[in-house]
Amino acid sequence: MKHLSLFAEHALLPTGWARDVLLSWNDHGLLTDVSVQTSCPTGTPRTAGPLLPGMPNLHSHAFQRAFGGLTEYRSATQDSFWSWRSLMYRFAAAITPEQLEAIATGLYVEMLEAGYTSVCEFHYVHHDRDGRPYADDAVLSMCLLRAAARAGIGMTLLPVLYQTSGLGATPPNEGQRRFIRSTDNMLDLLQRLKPLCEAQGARLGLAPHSLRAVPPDSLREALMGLHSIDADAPVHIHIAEQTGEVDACIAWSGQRPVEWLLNHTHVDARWCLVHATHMSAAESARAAQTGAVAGLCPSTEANLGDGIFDAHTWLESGGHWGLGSDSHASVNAAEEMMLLEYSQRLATRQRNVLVTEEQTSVATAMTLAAVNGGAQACGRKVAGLVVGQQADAIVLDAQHPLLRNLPSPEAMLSTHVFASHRQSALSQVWVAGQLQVESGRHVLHDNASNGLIAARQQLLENTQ
Ligand code: NGQ
Ligand code: ZN
Repeated sequence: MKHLSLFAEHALLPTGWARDVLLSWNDHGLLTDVSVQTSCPTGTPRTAGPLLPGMPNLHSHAFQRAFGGLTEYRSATQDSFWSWRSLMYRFAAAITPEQLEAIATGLYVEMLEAGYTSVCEFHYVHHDRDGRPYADDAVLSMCLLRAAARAGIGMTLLPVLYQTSGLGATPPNEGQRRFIRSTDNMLDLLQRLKPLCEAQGARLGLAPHSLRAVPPDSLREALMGLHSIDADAPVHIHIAEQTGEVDACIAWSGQRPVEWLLNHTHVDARWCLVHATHMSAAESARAAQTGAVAGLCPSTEANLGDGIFDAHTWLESGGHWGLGSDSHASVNAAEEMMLLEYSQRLATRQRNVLVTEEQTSVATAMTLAAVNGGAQACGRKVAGLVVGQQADAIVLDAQHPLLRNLPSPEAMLSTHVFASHRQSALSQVWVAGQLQVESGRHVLHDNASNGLIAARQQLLENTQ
């Protein structure tokens, strides 16, 4: 049955927790009314516990789900991000369009079941296994769009511009052959994808992969081209993730990566600086003030040994941030929050670091900040439970053994993030006013996970 309203005893609105909240939305899934301290009209479903805004996932490479857990062995004398990348390239080299679609569908269903209601797909495997464009150049992008539509997750598609293997325009290597496009060719792809995205309510943006992969002239031209296609389109870039990258950038330009970017491009609120792990305090303050979002991916950053983001300095300058699952070492919004807060505790030897002046409960403060920053990075109307935004929401189960009889919704959310299995208390997930997950399970659960298993198996056989 189709519902156009939902009632919750407790709901987390952008202004904080509210009592007796009635959400109403229209046929497009956009919220038309959010009434507080009201009563539940007959026939309107009542949530089983606190209602949270749906969480955007601002950074995903879907294909990397296929080899999650399989790079956890020593493959070099000193294992690092770079040795992991060589293993990752073996999978990137082998994947077929059918496998990508199955893996992405399975992954997006997992994301919905874990509390993500939107995803930004940073998509860089474009060509066939020999590095030649497919007969239809948009084929792999279309696999991702179809996977998102099928799973029912909101999508921001970010085709990746990738041209060089390092700073100073060093030619790409063999492992990168499926990624490479000229700037004009990328702009053609964007033109082709624009109506396809619009048709399914997806947003199209652009991702210059990194300063390593996109020389300055190409960056400038691509941004100009994007501007003429859509002046507000999101722009995402990997930046300052590894200290090796910072050293190389200083050797090349005399500037640190974020500093270089700020000096050479107009960074503003359309931008998502993915990782931005290694910034000086001055860089951090400057970057925060542009209005750009820091795209934090705590489980991947830990998995790859990147380093620890300095959240304190970022927040002090009013910086926006959101969460990404990146390589999908974890696919769980609450777990990313927990890991982010824990990294800050370990680094600063303090507790409850990511609170704000308005919200002293850290799980509540992080949820609101990450929804806000995530929505900005998506470039879609997914900024929480407020009129005009999409009806994307998560219901916690107040009867979960760890949540039962707790005194407040803050306490239930904190327990969900810091003391539960971080998925077991998720009851429902709504996207654009449609119920996608009920009792923790997506309607496509079995089908999507069987597809993922089969594709993963084939890929493993082909990369032995
Ligand atoms: C990526 N992943 O594009 O998948 C990158 C690795 C690179 C992360 N940075 C490749 N986490 O940066 O060259
Ligand atoms: Zn990434």
